[in-house]
Amino acid sequence: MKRLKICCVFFFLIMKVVAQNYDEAKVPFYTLPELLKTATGSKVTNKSSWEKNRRPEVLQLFEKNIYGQMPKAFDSIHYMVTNDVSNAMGGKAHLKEVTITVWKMAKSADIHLTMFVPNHPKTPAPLFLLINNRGKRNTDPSRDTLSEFWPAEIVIDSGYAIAAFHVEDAAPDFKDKYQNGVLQLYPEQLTAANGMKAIGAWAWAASRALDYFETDKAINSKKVFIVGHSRGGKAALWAGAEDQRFAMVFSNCSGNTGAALSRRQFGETVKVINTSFPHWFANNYKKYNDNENALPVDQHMLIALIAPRPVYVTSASKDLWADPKGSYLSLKHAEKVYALYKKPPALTPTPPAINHAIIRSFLGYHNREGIHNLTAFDWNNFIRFANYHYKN
Ligand code: GTR
Repeated sequence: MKRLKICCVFFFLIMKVVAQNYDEAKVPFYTLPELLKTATGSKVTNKSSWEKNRRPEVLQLFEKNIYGQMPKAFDSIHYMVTNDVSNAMGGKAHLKEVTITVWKMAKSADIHLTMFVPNHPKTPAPLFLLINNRGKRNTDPSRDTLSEFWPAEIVIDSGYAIAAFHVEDAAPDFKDKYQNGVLQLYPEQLTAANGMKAIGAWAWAASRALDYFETDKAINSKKVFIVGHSRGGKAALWAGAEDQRFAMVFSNCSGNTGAALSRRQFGETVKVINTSFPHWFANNYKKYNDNENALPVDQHMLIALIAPRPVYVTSASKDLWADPKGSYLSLKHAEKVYALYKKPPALTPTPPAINHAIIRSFLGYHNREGIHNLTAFDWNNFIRFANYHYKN
C-alpha cells in the first residue's frame, strides 16, 4: 500500500514536470502591465512621481494579490547573544549567534541568527544575509561542515560579514505548520484574503535581522545585502521591495513568483506553485491560477520596486523550471525605472552567454551552467557585484 502511494506521488511529480511548457515557441503572446502609468492613467516620467504615486500603488498590488500584507507593528524586540567567539575561523572572523525575540500581545517569536564578521579591517562591515531554505548544516557555526550554499570563508576573505537565519523560525515550510512562526503574532493574517503567508513571513524575519544589525556596531547597516535561493530568492526580492533599508538584493534561481515573468507560463506556473505550495502566497493569488493575464502586475514590477538599489538575479542553465529567459526579461523590463534615477543598467538586449556575468550594471545577471542550486560560482559573482557597487 505504502509502495503504491509512493509510486503515485512519484508519477504525479513526473506528470507535473512533463506537463509544463519548456518550448519557447509555445510561450503565449502576452502584454505586460504598464510600469510607468498610474491607476488613473497618468504617465510617470520622473523619479518623484514614481516614488510618490506609482511605487506605492505597485507595492500595494503585490501585497493585495500575491505576497500578502507586511505587518509592521509589534510591541518589542529583544536581542540575546547566545554564542560569541571572537577568534573563529582560525582567528579571521568573529562568530556571533543571536536570538531575536519579537513580542506582540503577550505572544513571541524567535529568529536565530548566525553571523561571522571579519576581524580585519576593524571598520563596520557590509554584510550578506541569507534566507536559508535548506538544511541548517549549510550554515554550521562550528564550520565542521562547509557548504557552497553559504560559503562563509569566501565572504569573510572578501572583507564582508555573512549571516543567515533559517526559514523554519519565521514560518515552517509546510502547509499545515507555517502558522507556527511569526504568524502567531499576526493571527488576523491567516484568514485574510490578502494575508501574509510563509514567503511574506520569511521576508518579515529578514527585516527583523536588519533591525538587529542596526544595533551592532561591527556591521555597516546601510550596506546589508539580502540573498536567497529559489523559494528563499522569492522572499529576498519581496524583502527588498518591502524594506528599503536593504542595500542590494541577490535572487538566485528564484523562478516563478520570484524573478521570472509569470505571463510567459514557461516551466513552473502560477497554478502549479499555488497547488504545490498553498502556504506560500496570499489566498488572493489563487485567483490567477491559469489566469496570469488578469494579474495587475508581473514580476518585472517587483524588481522595479527595488530601484534604484542594485539587484542581481541568477539562473542555472539546466533549471528550466525556473525560466532563465523569463528572469532576464524581468530585469530588462525593470530598466525603465532605473533610468528615472539616471542609473540606466547595462543589460545586453538578449541574455548573456552561459557563465558570463553582467556585473558593471545596476541590474546584474548570470546564467550558471548546471542545475538548480546556490554555489561558490554564484557567490563569487555576488561578491564581484557588491565590490563594484560598494566601492563606487
Ligand atoms: C520547487 C518550486 C520552486 C522553487 C523550488 C525551491 O519545488 O516549484 O518554485 O521554489 O522548489 O525552493 O528549491
